[in-house]
Amino acid sequence: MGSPADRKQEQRESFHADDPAAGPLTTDQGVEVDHTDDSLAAGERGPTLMEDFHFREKLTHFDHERIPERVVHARGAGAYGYFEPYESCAEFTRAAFLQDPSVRTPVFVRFSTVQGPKGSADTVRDVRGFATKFYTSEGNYDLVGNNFPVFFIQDGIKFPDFVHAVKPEPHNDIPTGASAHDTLWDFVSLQPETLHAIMWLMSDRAIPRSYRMMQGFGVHTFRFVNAEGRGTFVKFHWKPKLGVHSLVWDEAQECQGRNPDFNRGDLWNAIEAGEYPEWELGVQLVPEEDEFAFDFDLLDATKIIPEEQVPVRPIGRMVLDRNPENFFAETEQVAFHTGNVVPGIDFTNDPLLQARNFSYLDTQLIRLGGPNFTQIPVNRPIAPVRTNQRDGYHQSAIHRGTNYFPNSLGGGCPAHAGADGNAYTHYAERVDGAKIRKRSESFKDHYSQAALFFHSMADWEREHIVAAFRFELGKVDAMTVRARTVEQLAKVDGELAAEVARGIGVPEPAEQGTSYKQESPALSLESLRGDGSIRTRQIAVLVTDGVDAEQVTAVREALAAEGAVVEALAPADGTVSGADGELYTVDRALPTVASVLYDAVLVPGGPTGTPPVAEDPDALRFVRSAYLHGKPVGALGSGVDVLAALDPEGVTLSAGSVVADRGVVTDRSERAASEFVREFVAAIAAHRHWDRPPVRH
Ligand code: HDE
Repeated sequence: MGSPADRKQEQRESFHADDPAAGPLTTDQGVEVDHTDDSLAAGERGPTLMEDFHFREKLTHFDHERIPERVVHARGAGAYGYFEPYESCAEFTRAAFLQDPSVRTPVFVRFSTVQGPKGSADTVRDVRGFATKFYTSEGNYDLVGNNFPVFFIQDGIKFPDFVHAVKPEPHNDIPTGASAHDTLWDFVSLQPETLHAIMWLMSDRAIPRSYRMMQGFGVHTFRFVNAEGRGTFVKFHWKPKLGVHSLVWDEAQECQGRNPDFNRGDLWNAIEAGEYPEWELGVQLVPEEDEFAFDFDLLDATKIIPEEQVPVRPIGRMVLDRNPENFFAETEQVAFHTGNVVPGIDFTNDPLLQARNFSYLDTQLIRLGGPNFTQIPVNRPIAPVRTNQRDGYHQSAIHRGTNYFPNSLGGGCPAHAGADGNAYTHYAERVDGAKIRKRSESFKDHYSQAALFFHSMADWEREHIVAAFRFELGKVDAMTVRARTVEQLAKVDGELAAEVARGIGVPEPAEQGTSYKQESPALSLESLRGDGSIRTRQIAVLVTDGVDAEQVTAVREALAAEGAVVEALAPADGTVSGADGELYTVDRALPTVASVLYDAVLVPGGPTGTPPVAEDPDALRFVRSAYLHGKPVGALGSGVDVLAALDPEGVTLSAGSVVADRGVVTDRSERAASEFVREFVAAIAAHRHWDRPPVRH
């Protein structure tokens, strides 16, 4: 037996279906089949015979290949990996997987969008799910989080209302993968507890560049419990090593058509390339005695604890290093459940969390067809399982012995866990109260933290938020809903409401917003740039006949040395002939790609006065679009003329040596100097350049 991280892999391997190369095709019964192209018929042109068991089995199985998709988070992508703590967290929790830095715990993570069906596009404006299953030595622990730290509602009883409102409308099933429609905004305008999460939804957090470049949050306040039984409130944070980066809305929309699998493919390709995504797990810890030390309720999932108030303490890291082998078996059938906890991790009375603890098991029963879904390989713990649960659909174990407790005939087995202290014990929180159906008074402030978020944004982030509200509300037909939403926004920030109102044809409200003027700089993407590397960034180099191939090769190698993925794009696949007559290999034909699929573009030069790509309309559109989306654009030699032709108002271009101006890096000198590469790398590391005129949101 290897390390726990290997153990999950060994377990998976034991479930591999027989190697198809090991023998001929058979039926499900193991009978060999020599002909699967024609059904058994009565004569050459006659009817198919009932007796054709191979035909019937094949069709019947096919007819039953689908299971219900998840009611929310239907579209997702997953990967395996491991988690390791930096040091022992014994002071706060007895959870075994958080004790020993030398022990790697296997994990499976599924990222998802929420609103759209399984076949919807990746780059929609939506929350992203970030669900992690830790296969710990004490059983499975699921941290089922999102990439926003707050949720839209406070009490789980509102979940069906919220989801009905955001999902496609019931009469025509429109829109797919979008929140820009009447029913969502009707709900939002009437239910102000949604506003804080709505601010996040209108921000760039809702259009991540990559699953590898987004944060994750447990959202609720959970409870750590240490070996002495002392509880500590805890909020979980995942922070990506590559930094948090987003798309531009205009780009995200185009991407939905150009590559609906943009985020899914990005995760898959990075792992295949050995560029394993990594996150740091951090915790905000609040001693139990400080439960009431905040101006919000810790049990309210529409609130964050500002990091400036309670710093995030890094406790470990997670690396995803293995793609699933079968999407359906693993990513589709994985069953997360907030109720899957291990000793040392416990719940709080957050009414959203309490509802979730009911819902996830319930949903698995219908989705995975019965109570034995824990036997599906991806859901199996690596910890031993000994229960008296028996039978049911899809039972695949042959249980032996007795199936009740207490028993004497089975030797009393399985016995209760003993005094060695490994059993789960619920935190002995004292609970006392009358049965009431009433929202706590401490949950009533819906505006302060929405304002906190808005006020913590950089100017460009605020502009994007305003543009997003205008887009979304601009697609709402009911003017009453638009106006009512703007009235709600006015309670968050008067200027925000006025700016939104001006774009959607409703009166500017008189109200001037909340008096809550605090800021939390940690919320801005400006503070989440990551390690500043350009690893895995996709850089397009536009080449065509006559290109200075030597120059391209030099820059390409320098960018690749920084970990970027560089692709040469040309009007057609195959090769182009460089200025020196040598053939240069093309990675992709321009008509098959688009600038929205890349992070940056480089326009190399040729030896003559005319830049080689200047003649190609696809190439020009590519550069223009990258420029408008604020992406780094580099040009060398005569390639600088292509940028000049775009007329980048106010941006300085090179007349000789290197000039870097707001992400536009140009160099007219003959050879690609290391200084150009340095500036171009810095521009790529900055991700986007919002101060460039004009940038399309
Ligand atoms: Fe979920 N949620 N949720 N949710 N959720 C589901 O479980 C639910 C909530 C989240 O990749 C469902 O297996 C209720 C918050 C993720 O498989 C379902 C409430 C957060 C995933 C369900 C919430 C989440 C789900 C649908 C309010 C972030 C995908 C299918 C009380 C902290 C997991 C399924 C995966 C999936 C219920 C609110 C995250 C129906 C009732 C808050 C990441 O059980």
